[in-house]
Amino acid sequence: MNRRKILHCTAAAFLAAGKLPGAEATLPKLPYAVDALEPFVDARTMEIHHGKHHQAYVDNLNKALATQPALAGKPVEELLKNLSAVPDSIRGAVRNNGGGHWNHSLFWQTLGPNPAAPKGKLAAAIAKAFGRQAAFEDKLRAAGLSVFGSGWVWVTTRNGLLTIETSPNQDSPLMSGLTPVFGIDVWVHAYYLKYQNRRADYLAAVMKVIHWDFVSRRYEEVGG
Ligand code: MN3
Repeated sequence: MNRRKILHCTAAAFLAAGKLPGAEATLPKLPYAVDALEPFVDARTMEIHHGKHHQAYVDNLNKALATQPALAGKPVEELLKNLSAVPDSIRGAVRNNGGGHWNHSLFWQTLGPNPAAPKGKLAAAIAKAFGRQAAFEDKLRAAGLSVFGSGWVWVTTRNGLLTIETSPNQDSPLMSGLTPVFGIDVWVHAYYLKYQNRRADYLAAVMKVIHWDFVSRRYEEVGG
């Protein structure tokens, strides 16, 4: 094996391991035990969703970023907000895997075993935009049901005003200049083991484990 070939192999090995410069994404730890959201979100789904699906987005994002050292250290949120500045060769990979990494990182924080209720500025913003909390949750579930195939339903804010949006695949409202306050994953991988085809049942269940204290804090942090 000549030197050129050896170098090539070494680079390929680094790429596979996601260890070249720019490969900075890491899987965040769940902020609760995998069974903490039972019976609404089952432990097996949580293990696979976090440990396999989210890990794959992290690994594939790192592989893509490893080919573009100039992007080293750029927060994924910045890349998603300005996808047109990402080189053509990895734009699709960043959109799908960077989006997947960012969306799930927020999603885990959004859930919790002690849901409480929206408070402070968030509670006021929900009342202003949707009226009663129950009406807000009805609209959120309906929007989640309306997503054809894989995607997300989002509560976004711009200038403090809340809106409900949906996105296909791992697209994020960040890509269209909106700020996600929180989102709910409606990919079948989020619910199939427990709920099979019953997305409505999953949405009703997951609404019972929204960590409203976290969401209330996030709304204020992002400029609500
Ligand atoms: Mn997912």
